[in-house]
Amino acid sequence: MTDPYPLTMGQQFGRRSWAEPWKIKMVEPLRMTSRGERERAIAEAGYNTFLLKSEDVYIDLLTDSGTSAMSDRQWAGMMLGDEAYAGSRNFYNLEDAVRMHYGYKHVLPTHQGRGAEHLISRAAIKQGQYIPGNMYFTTTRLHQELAGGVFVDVIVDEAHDPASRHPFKGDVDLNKLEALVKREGAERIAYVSLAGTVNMAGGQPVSMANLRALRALCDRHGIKIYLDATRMVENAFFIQEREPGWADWSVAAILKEFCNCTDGAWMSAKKDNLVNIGGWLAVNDDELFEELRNLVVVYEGLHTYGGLAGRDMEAMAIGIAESVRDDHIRARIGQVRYLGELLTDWNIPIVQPVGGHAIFLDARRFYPQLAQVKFPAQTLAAELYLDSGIRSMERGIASAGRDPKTGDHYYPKLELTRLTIPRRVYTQAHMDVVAESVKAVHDAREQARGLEIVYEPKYLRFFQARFRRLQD
Ligand code: P71
Repeated sequence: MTDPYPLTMGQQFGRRSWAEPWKIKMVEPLRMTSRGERERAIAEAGYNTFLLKSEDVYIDLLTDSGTSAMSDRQWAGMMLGDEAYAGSRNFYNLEDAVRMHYGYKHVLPTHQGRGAEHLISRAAIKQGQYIPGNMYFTTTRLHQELAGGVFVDVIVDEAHDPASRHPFKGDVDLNKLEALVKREGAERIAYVSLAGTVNMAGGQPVSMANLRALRALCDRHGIKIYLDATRMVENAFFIQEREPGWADWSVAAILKEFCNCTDGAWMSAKKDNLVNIGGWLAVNDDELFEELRNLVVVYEGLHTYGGLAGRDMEAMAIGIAESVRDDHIRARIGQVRYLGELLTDWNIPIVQPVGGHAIFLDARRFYPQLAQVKFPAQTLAAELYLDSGIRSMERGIASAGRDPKTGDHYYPKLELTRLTIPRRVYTQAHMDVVAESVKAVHDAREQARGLEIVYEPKYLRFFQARFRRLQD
C-alpha cells in the first residue's frame, strides 16, 4: 500500500532534511514568459543563451559568476566604502581576509578573475613556454596564449569521461607532467596552472594527496604552482567529505593547507567569495610581486583598488569570511547535489559525480543522433530555454573554439550543457522546476536536429556567436 502521507524531500531521499543556513530578507520578482515569446527571444539571440535579455529569462542558470545574493553584512559593508583613490581602508580589510583564509603574503585587487589571469600570465610566461594545467578554462588559456605560452592538458584521463565516478577527477596526471618536463626541459615550463574544482570537467575536485605529490615533483624540477582559486572553497569541502584523513578538519583549515602548498593564486571573487564583481591575485614571491604591482597600475588601477570601488573590496572581504564557513558550503553543495540526484534518478545523462557549482548535462548521450559539429550542447541549451525559460550555458565545441594553427574547431571530448547554480539565490522548489523541465526536454529528445554556426568572433567565440536551426 502506498504511504497516505506526503513525504518531505529529505524523506524521499532516505535522510533527514537539511535547510539553508539563512533566511530571505529581500526578494526580486521573476518574470514568466509564454512559449511564443521564448521562440521569438531565442531566435533573436541566434540560439545563443549569452545573447538573451535577462528579462526574458525565468530561472537563470547561465553562471554562478557574479550572480550570488550578498548577505545583510555585505550590504552593510557596502555603506562603509572608503572611496579614496589610494590606500582605502577596504583594501587593507581585503588584504587581511586573503592572508587569513588563503594564506598568501602579497595581495592585489583586480576587476575580476581575467584581470588577474592577464597579469600573472604576462609576468610569469616567456614566449614559447609551456603551461601544463588540469584542463583548460576559456579565459585562462586565452591569456596564457596571448602571453606567448602554450597550454598543455595534464589532467587525469577520467576527467574527460563523464561517466567515470573517480572522486577526484580534477587531479593532475603526474606521469603526463613528468613526460612533458622530460621532453621539453624544466626551464621551458612557465608554471603549473592548477585549478580547484575544475570547471570544464564538471566542477570536479583535486585531492590533497595529488597536490602534495605534485608539489614534490615540481620541487624536484624547480617549477612553481599557481592556483586558480575561483572555486577552491568548494574543492576544500570535497576533500573534507571524500578524502581519508580530512573529515575532522574545517573547510577553512583545509583551504589554507591547500593554498600553503602552492606559490600563489588568482581569483574570480564573483564565485566562491560571494560578490557581484571583483577578483584578486596573491603571491608569496617578493620579486614577482614587484612586477605584478607594477603591471596592475597599467591594466587595472592603482595597487590598492585594482579597478574596484572601495565598497566592492569591503563586500569581498566580508564575503571571503562567509564563504569558508562549513554550514554555508554544505548547503551550497547540497543544493547542487539535490538537483543532481533528481536527474540521476530519472536516468538523465549528467556528469558524475555531481560537482561543486553546477549540473552538467551530457549532450552527447542526450542527443546521440547529433554529430558534434551540429552543436548538441548548444542545441540542448536552446531547447531548455524554449521549454521553460531556464537559461543554461554551452560547454562543448562552441566554447572550445578553434585551433589557432589549423583553423579547425577544437573537438573537446566533453560536450556539456551547464546548469549553474548561483549561491544563496534559488530555493529547492526552483530546483524541482528545473528538473521537470530537463525531463520534458529529454522526453522530446528525438526531435532535435541541431544547429549550424552562422557568425563567430575571433576571441572567445561562444559569447557572441550566432546559430541557425537545422531542419534535417
Ligand atoms: C563561469 C565563468 C564566467 C565565464 C567566463 C568565461 C566564459 C563563460 C563564463 C570564470 C572563471 C572561472 C575560472 C575557473 C577564471 C574565470 C574568469 N567563469 N577561472 O564559469 O570559472 O573569471 O569571469 O571573473 O573574469 O561562468 P572572471
